[in-house]
Amino acid sequence: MSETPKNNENSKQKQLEQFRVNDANKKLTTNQGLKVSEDGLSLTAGKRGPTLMEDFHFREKVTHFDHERIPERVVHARGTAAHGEFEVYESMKPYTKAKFLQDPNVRTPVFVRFSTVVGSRGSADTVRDVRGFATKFYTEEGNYDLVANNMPVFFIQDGIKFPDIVHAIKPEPHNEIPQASGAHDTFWDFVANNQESAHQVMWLMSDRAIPRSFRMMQGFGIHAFRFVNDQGKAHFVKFHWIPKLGVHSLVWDEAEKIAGKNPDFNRQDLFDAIEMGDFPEYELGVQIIEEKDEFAFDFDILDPTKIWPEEDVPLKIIGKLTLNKNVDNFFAETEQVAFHPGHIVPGIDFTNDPLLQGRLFSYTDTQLIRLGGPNFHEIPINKPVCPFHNNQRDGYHRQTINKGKVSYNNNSMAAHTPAPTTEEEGGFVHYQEKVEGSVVQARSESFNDHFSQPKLFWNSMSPSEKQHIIDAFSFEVGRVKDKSVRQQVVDMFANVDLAMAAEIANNLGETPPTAEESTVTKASPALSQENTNKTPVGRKIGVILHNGFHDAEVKDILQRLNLAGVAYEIISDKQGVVTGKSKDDLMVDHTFSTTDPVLYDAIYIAGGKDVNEKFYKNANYFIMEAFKHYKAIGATHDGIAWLEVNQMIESPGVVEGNGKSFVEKFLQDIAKHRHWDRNVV
Ligand code: HDE
Repeated sequence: MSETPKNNENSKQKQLEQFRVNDANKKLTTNQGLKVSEDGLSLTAGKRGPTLMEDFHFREKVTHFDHERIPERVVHARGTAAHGEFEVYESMKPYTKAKFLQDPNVRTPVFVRFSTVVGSRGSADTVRDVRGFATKFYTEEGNYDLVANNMPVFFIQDGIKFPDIVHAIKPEPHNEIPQASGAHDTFWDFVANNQESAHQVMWLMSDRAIPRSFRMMQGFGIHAFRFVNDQGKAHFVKFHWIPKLGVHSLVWDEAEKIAGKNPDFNRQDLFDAIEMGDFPEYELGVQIIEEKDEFAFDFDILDPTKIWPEEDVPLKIIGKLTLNKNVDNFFAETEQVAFHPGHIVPGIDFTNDPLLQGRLFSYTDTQLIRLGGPNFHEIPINKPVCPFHNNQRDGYHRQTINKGKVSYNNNSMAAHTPAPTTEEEGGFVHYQEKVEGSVVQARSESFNDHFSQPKLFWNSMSPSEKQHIIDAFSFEVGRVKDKSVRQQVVDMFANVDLAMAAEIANNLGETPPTAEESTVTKASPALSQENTNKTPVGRKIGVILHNGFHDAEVKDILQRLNLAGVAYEIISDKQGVVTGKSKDDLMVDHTFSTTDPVLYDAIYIAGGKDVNEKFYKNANYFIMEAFKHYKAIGATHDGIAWLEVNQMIESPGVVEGNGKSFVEKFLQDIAKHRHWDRNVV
């Protein structure tokens, strides 16, 4: 086991390097190292005879193959991950003694896994779902895992209900339908009969559930945790990740189509960005509440179905995460990484949030079956970069060779070692919160208000965001067959907003609800994606070209777009090259059939000479789809004709012209992300 590097910069990469193997240009051997002379023919009795038992190479190869799969995660099965680094901007010493939050010069290695929750490992990326955002910090005091989601609240308040919500939302057990979707009876039956779910359901029906990119998604630790400083003083804390590129979403029609056109859409986007050196960045924000203010709010700060509105508890930005390296092997790293909210370091501690308490049990337990035993911490991706020593021994796949005969405490034969460390020397000491109470199965009444914050969320939405929520409810509950469940859902959400529920009821053909109007008028502007950072950086556009295009001008435009951080792909009717009017070429990345408008943030059409009818129609489809999905559309030269025919000129987010001013206006329109003020029927 390696000793702690003094500066842990890249320490994880150095450690992983010992395990990386490149098989290229090597001789083929068995797992025992025996060089193999034949790999395509098994050993048989005669050229047309049966295979012989004796063929150990055949048996080893096929047996290993037969055992290649491990159980997928029971939730968050579909995911993708990357390596990176975290830096703190200023010392957090006043609040926490966690070493990785003290020194702005320290870069802590991290591994981040993004995921959907409900679908199985091979399901599509762009389904309506919560996204996981799990970060493992390899600190010099041990691994710290911030196992977060892209929504700041959860469906339930108590860990004991987790199997229920998951059973309800997973495919129904009699026919395993539908895949990766909450649009079915059992999920909505659960919702209507567990009203604490109202807040997260509002988020799930919002655009947050269909992120444009993992690079454009927030992360939330959800629970109240504790920061503890070196004086033993504690503060309540909530963790937020804020993407530098802003928080952006797809539109539902687009998300559904992408699920077919490129089910790997989000995973590909992250991988490609990192490969191109466009490293995704997220700032870490904390909301801090003093212990004396534990009861100062009109909600219980321990309730995981509640946010701490940023207007009441400001967000303090304390550091930055940069993802800068893709994995070398998906299974070894992404599939085998094991997160656990209970992996903490001195200076960070738990609270009595009953959901968090439930999680503290579940995560190790699930690794035991998924990774096949208690030694999963020895798998390279899970191994801390600091030394670890204890008296735990044996078990499946044990790799450490513990020397000596002592594996117990207390002992004299090894001079009482490995020995515990005092708090002063960095030993973890649980926060000594005073706890009193009778042993009960009951919840504090302070957890009972299930509708004020969903209403706060609703009040904070822009008109288009509100419409999307109504559309999403109408779609999801519209798939429910049980009439009673549909009505129960409508009645439940009338407690959030009466007019919203009435519109949903109308779309569903259910009876309009009759609840009392909510009295909550407060809004939290931080919740609306309209108020997020808007930039063209990180966007990808489709460029439609035909032979005879204005090469010099178009190339100049593409270069300017590229300089502004926009990636592009050239689309035409044939693979190979398109040749401009001055005989300058551009390589075609895609034909109309190998790509689709839903895969781009904007479309730029420069056209060309003498397009045939098929080209014309295909290009038209790209423009019409982009228009329908409220995306920026740019046209220059021969491309402008398409805008004229479709009467798009002067529509919001549609820009035509030439040269520098075209680029500037087009970039602004790309940055806006979507043009909701466009008239789309
Ligand atoms: Fe998880 N969750 N969870 N969860 N969770 C798992 O652990 C669980 C919850 C989250 O990329 C499992 O290793 C319970 C909240 C993420 O590998 C499992 C409860 C939040 C990931 C588990 C919750 C999360 C998981 C499945 C209620 C956001 C993916 C595989 C008490 C703050 C991590 C695994 C990865 C994974 C249990 C609630 C986030 C079964 C019992 C709240 C991001 O242990």
